[in-house]
Amino acid sequence: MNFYILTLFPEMVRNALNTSIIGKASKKGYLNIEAVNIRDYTADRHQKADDYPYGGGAGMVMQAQPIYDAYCALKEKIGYIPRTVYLTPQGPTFTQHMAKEMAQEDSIVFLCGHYEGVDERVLEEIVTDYVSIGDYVLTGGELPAMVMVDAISRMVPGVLTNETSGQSESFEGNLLEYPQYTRPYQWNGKAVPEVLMSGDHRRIEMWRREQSILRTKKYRPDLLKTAELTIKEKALYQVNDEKSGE
Ligand code: 6GU
Repeated sequence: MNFYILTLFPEMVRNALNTSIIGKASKKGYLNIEAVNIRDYTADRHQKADDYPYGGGAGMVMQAQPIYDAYCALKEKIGYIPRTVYLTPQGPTFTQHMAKEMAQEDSIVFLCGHYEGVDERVLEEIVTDYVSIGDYVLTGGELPAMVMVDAISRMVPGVLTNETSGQSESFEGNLLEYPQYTRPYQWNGKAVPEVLMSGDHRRIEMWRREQSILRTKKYRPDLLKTAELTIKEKALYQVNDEKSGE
């Protein structure tokens, strides 16, 4: 899968995404991540990419032309009109469901805004999706773009190996993940839950399922409303349809 990130700070993006699992998957060829410097597409010799806002007010606005030319070069290279995400706190909040859905694409372009924003006319021209990563304000779209690239990449076949499996993890079936333990058996006066030492895989499975449900009920009751629970489980853990946790 190909990710193209339009940014004024390409180094920030490159450094973060060539380490760990994402870096490995890129080296193996499952992912191709390219940071494109918008400044390389400025028309004037001072490489100016922003200007004062019409109507006045604080800060600077990123100009349409360099962004549009950078985008057009990418569109030519990709060969069709790509899905283009503008990172903004004004968009709907990014979810695991969106990550899975976007992982079906062959290529995605991310536009990272900065300063007070981006000239609205270029957004109207190129953006297909507006996405936020949560209800707080960041200084730019780079961190959100990296968050999205990471979450989407994990859903691309081949990126996760057996050791980094995405099979039983938080948000599968809208439940949080069960607690994990490793050696030593005793640490800081605490032992590992006995069931995990039993070797009884059916019991372990049941215990983990129970832990997932209890955790979700405690920390994210909002998720339980749409969690995939059996009728028995709903009764056992007193989860009401529609109104749980309220
Ligand atoms: Cl996508 N951009 C910025 N600048 N701030 C944010 C955000 C995005 N999502 C949450 N806060």
